[in-house]
Amino acid sequence: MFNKILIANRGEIAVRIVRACHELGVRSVVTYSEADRDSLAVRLADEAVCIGPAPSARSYLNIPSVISAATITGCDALHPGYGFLAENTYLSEICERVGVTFIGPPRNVIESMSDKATARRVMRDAGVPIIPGTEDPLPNVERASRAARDIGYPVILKAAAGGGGRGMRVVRAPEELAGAFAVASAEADAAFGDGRMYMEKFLERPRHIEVQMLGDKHGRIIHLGERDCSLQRRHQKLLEESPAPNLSSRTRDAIAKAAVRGAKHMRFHNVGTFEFLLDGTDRDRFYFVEMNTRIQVEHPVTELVTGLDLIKWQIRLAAGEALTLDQRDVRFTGHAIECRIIAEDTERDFMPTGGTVDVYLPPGGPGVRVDSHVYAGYTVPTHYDSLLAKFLAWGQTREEAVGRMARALDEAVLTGLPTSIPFHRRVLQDPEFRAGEVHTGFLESRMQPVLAEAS
Ligand code: MV4
Repeated sequence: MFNKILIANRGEIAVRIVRACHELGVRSVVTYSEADRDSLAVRLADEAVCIGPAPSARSYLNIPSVISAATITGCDALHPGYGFLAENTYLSEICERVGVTFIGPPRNVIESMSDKATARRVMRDAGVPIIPGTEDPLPNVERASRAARDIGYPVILKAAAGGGGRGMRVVRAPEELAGAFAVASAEADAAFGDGRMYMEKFLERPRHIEVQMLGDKHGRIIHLGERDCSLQRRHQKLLEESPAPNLSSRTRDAIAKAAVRGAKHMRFHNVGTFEFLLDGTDRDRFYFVEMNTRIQVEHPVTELVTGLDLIKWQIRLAAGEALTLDQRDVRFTGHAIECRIIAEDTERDFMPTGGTVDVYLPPGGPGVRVDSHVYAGYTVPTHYDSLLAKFLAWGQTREEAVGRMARALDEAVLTGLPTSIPFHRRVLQDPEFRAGEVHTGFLESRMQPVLAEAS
């Protein structure tokens, strides 16, 4: 096991990793920017190192500062959390050079999954279903038109260097293609320094289902079931749950098996997630879209239904320990839901709101868990993402979990700045949500009209 871990992140995930370190008996060093001097992670970690001013480019994304923090404090491992440098192969390479273990999947996996066109090819070769589309990046508009004719409209253009919804454009008719291709490619070039585009058949209102994977350095790979993350707004997830509602056990098993096949093909280890889209019109059809080679925000949903500590496992696996559990040792119990409580004014088009927390009274009681870095008097910096807290609810059934989450949202007091709590309460009251009828168009189609009335 490691001696001392550098936590190269902030907010709730830095707190979560500090807690895992404490439970493992590993010393923790958290990095912080000048804006996070008074953070909970700084208070809870054994040591803290300032790595620069508030803007992330000069602190949390500054690789030389992060590496120096690790070496100066004598860390033998680095946990990148999510976002920031979590999927940065350059950081993982530098770590290796200076003898610090990067807590994440092997570099070849991060690299091949970061190029979405390569990821598609790798998964196709592994026998994992992919959405009908092009295998190689499209060199020009002519090839794009021909591909679209073959695939059949509507199609979607995606940036090879994109991901998470960035650099995508839906094309519904041939006359829109040339313009869309030029603009999308130019945007991708500006955003990622890489304008390469590929194309897929466009699925209407798909469901987003992802499978949690664990793998050790000795070749054992298991899955920890799926999460439904369909409730998103502009590619920001707002509510996740496990198991996915209204999914046949046959399809659930098939998706998990496909993910295991994909992971074995790549000799994957550590933690990661396979993201699949389920066809909105045919529930039993699923396709691989992306792989995330990091721990994700929504990992506690899986922790609640499996009883496993994913961060502790992630650290043990990076340290070379073997998975001590088999696939059949993984037991799924009950249902879990996560609401991402964000500092955004959901009544005003989700405008980010800074401010200072006045009263903070987190929910509690049976089946409720809160992961947060917030405390009364905490000032939310405007430089980073808007996540304040993750409220989680577990129940024997989905109905019980939904009921507990509704209670948690009613109990919670977080004043001083607008939050998404009222929005989440409305989602939980929605009859279609209650029936488990979720898809990626849900928030825009069912929650937006409510917002329009409210404003
Ligand atoms: C798609 C799609 C429809 N058809 N691909 C967005 C994020 C990225 N992981 C994949 N995304 C999509 N890819 C095809 N061929 C629709 C989306 C999509 C989406 C996916 C998951 C969750 C929310 C979404 C919202 C809009 C679009």
